[in-house]
Amino acid sequence: MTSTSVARADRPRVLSGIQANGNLHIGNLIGALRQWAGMLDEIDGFFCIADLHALTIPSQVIGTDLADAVTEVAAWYVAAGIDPDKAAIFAQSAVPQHAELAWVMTCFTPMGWLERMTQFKAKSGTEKESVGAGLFTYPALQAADILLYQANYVPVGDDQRQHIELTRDVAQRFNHLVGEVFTLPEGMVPKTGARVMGLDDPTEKMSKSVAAVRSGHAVLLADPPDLVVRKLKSAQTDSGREVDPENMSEGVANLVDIAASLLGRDGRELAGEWAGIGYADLKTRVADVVVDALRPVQAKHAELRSDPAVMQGVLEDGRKRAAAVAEQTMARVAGALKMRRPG
Ligand code: AQP
Repeated sequence: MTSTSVARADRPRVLSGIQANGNLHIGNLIGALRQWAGMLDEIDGFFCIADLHALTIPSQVIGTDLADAVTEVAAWYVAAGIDPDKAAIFAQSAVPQHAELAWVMTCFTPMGWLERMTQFKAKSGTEKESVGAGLFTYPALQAADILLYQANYVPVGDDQRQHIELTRDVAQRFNHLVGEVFTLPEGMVPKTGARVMGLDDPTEKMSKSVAAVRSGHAVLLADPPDLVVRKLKSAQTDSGREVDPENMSEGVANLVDIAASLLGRDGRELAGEWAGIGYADLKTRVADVVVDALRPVQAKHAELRSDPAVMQGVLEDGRKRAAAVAEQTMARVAGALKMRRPG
């Protein structure tokens, strides 16, 4: 254990992560990475790259280099300000206790609870009979991710609230039926930027998988400035012409919120300042804010990716720190269940 992690032991434990299932977008930056980066000095932070979760939709990973996808996402973490000296950054699959505890959690999660999860309904669509069972049990793996670190808080976007509730319920169930092992985590949903919407359809959450098939859907963290400008220029607004803060359509409100979140401003206040500007001007202003916000992140990312040893070192250091905590919890779980384990 490093001196840093010893000094952090009395701080609230925080766990979060992003799936390695595609290119990160500004929704991930606003709703996740910037929130995490802003809390590093107050927490004992564990941030995983969820490659086991990425397997839940095999078609998204078959033919890709999953190990490289993990490194790519991890580099965005660091580039966005997650200092690896202040928090553990690691691949979920590199700490086998995630899969081990996931099985236990799957067994303690009633089917009815999983059936109520809206994300499964949304992601399985009309293919409920043919999608992999992992997509259905995904929340049990997510519960394992969180409970393994005895996390007090889980910073997430709005879409993840239901999964955090389920994690608490399963932890409570295990604690009640088997013994007090797990800390009950609380979700932390940011006040602004918790749900960045698609540029091409502001009724839909901005998402990696949609961005993979509709390029105008999201600004990706890797997008060069001219592409950012083009994507924002074609963002959906409405049939009006100017910003009216009292009557903003979802598309206009989304653009204002993106800029406000990246500037660390209040959305309503910024909308008030921009009252009366034409939509073309609004898009230019938002594009300027996004390009400015991405510039240093992209430069840092390129630097980190230019030397493979750098991110290898970050991930290995994070793995060691995560594995030490994960093993303590897994040993307690096995002890409480009187299970035999290797070693
Ligand atoms: N549009 C968003 N607005 C705000 N926060 C978001 N997050 C994701 N999209 C938005 C937050 O980013 C974290 C990691 O998300 P994830 O990739 O693990 O899961 P996801 O929500 O399934 O992400 P995507 O981009 O929508 O990917 P796909 O399309 O693959 O499902 C979470 O904290 C999430 O809330």
